[in-house]
Amino acid sequence: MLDTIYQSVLSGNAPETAQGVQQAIDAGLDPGEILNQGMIAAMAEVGQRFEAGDMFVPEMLIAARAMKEGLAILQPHLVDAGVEPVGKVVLGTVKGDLHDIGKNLVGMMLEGSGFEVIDLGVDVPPEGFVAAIQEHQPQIVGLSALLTTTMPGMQEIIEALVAAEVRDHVKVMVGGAPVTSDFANEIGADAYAADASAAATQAKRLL
Ligand code: B12
Repeated sequence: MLDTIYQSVLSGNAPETAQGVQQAIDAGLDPGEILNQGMIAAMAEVGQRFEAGDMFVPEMLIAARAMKEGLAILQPHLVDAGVEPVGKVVLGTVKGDLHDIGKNLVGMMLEGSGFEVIDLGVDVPPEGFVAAIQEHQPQIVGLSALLTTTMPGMQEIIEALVAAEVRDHVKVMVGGAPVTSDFANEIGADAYAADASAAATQAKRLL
């Protein structure tokens, strides 16, 4: 049964994933086991295949969507079973930037790795990140930028976090196609990841 869920996530079959998760719950399987051995294991395989160049963005998105549909069914049972999220991440695309496909994928991979994700959407000004950090008290804030013109916005956000005296309470992770690890170091971010799978790995490292 777990193998069916694993295969459906891996192949990106959302209806089959949802059905498999429901069947597993009905059969009395442990929700944590369904999550870890069925779904997260499959997303880890997706990440590995992506990094190896055997899987591409569209397939990754489809797998992530299947994962999301399965998670929607599993979520209330996970709460019942007392499986605590491993950590909290506030995520958003910086001011002036409307690209969100990569950010959404990062959010899905983080959720798939057990994080609670608070997604602020796109075109988020520095004060939007500050307010969300004050409200939700995440361990990590993830910033996405796809334009060279919006990348400097990341530094402005870090400056705003310092000014609001929350910089010491939150790790800053940055990403997006034009962002590099050198740039991340330059602006004083704590981590950079080139793709959604690496973002999940980095987030776990940051905890
Ligand atoms: C799709 C797209 C759009 C769509 C966006 C739709 C949407 N809902 O997102 C639309 C059509 C709206 C669009 C608009 C524009 N776009 Co555009 N767009 C793209 C395109 C083709 C693909 C981006 C994408 O989704 N890639 C797939 C995802 C999965 O990859 P990704 O975003 O890189 O994300 C991965 C990693 O970067 C990383 N990651 C991403 N975010 C984060 C965050 C964290 C915390 C971490 C750790 C990791 C991480 O993980 C992700 C998953 O693996 C790129 C070309 C490209 N090759 O990037 C151009 C591109 C980014 N766009 C570009 C431009 C110029 C524009 C426009 C200015 C065009 C115009 N003249 O109107 C506008 C700007 C609008 C705005 N204000 O934002 C340029 C930017 C050039 C530059 N040097 O800045 C690019 C590079 C195209 C080009 N070659 O010219 N665009």
